Amino acid sequence: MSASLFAGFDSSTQGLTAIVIRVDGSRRDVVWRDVLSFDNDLPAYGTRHGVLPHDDPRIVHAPPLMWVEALDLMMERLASALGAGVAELQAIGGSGQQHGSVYLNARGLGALGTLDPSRALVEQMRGGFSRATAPVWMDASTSVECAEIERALGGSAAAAVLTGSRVYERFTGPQIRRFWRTSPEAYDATVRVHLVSSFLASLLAGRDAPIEPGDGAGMGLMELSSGDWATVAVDATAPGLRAKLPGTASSSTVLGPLGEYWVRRYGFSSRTRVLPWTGDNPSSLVGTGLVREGLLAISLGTSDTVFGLMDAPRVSRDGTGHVFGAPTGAFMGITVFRNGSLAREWARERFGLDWPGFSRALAAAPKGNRDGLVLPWFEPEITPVVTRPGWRHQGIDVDDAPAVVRGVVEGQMLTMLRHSRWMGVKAESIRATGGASNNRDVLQVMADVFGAPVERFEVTNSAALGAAIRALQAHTGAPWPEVVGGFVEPIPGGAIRPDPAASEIYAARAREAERFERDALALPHAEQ
Ligand code: XUL
Repeated sequence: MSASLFAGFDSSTQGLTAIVIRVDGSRRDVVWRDVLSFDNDLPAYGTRHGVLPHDDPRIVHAPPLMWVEALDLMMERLASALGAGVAELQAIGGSGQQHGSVYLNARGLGALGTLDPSRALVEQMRGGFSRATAPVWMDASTSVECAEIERALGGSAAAAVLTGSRVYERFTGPQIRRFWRTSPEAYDATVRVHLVSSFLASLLAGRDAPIEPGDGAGMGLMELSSGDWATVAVDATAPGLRAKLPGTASSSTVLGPLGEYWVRRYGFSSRTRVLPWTGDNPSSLVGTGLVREGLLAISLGTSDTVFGLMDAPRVSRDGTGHVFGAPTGAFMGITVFRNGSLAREWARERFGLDWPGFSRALAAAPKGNRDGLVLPWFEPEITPVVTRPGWRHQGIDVDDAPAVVRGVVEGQMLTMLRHSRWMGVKAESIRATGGASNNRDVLQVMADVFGAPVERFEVTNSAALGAAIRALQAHTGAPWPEVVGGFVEPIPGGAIRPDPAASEIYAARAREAERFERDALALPHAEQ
């Protein structure tokens, strides 16, 4: 039997990544990867870190046409990289930043099925949106709508039991409600509301694609147990919404062959199949091999996330985290922090450091940072909810690079430890992924704070890798542990062990950091 290829895409906040894996008998390899940066490769859209600048830090949108153009560009690169190998490409999976929503008018929905291979995709989708910009997961402007929806659902605990989470500002439901309230006519002209994931899958399949329940769980509109729309939540969100939502379909449902556009424009095979796209975090669950309970992963990306598989949904009773669907059909617990890579970059830029300089600064301050503490709320924060940004610090000289850099990294790790306890998992080991998982010094702080070894992987974009592995699983129907094997093995001998003396220091710092956070949240506004 000849080798088979599977592709995985990940449309994240700052760029689009694609990965191709190859299976040849028992041999498994990643054979191609490419990354496109929205800011650098598509500068005409005017994004900074993948989103549109806005005077109000709570409002964060991105142009959906930019995602369209990026997909077209990456498919062109993929076709030319594969050459005659396009015939071996069996299936394409994908993932997207979660929660972000795309609003299609009748023209946009109609265009999906009639794409003309002689014209660029972006030209054909222009004019197809009833909302020119898409609110993304960093948006924090919908507190009023969250409160209204939760009230209709019987409170935040009831919302969590029904949907897997209480209603958060960035969730799609409150974003839709705000759109209906502020632009009722444009809302009326909307015939389809897609997630970033289902929108991009629709473009690949050349038809209106369903939403995958792992990502659907981040809308505040879906019943977690069934993966179907929850009528009470949909009705509480906006009038006539049910008719504007696509259907839902499990991660391994084949949507159909690649759309004609791709076959005729770039020479892809009409036998290549398209799978539903999911959210980047559910996809990373697969891409880090978390297909059983008891393992935790930490993704250090634009957002920092802590997640693990759950056999049964145990929702967070204090409203801290979320339960989403897992592509395996089980569930995943997750806590999300908005001040991830941009906070690390803030500290780096403040002192004019490059990344090696950042690492040297981190190493130059002692573990425990001489009792200094930082809460890195440079931007509005998701966990805990902080809508008025501003970093807080205690016992830190703000002009001392090592103290600030270590303060930010320790602050992030202590916060992650504190706010992932609700999952009830004492991790035997932690699997690190995301861009900053390249940085050994940052991972040492992680190992010390969590008191567990941290494992690293060759491929740091676990969402794109997970998407390719999902495509392989759907194609072969093989059991998950078998499918992930060979692709998600941690780097041999690469585990970073906790230093017991440091873990003791951090156990004490964790208690102090909890108190510091509680006091900071009680203050009326943040210090800038
Ligand atoms: C998840 C979340 C973020 C985005 C980042 O709930 O908001 O992790 O998915 O792309």
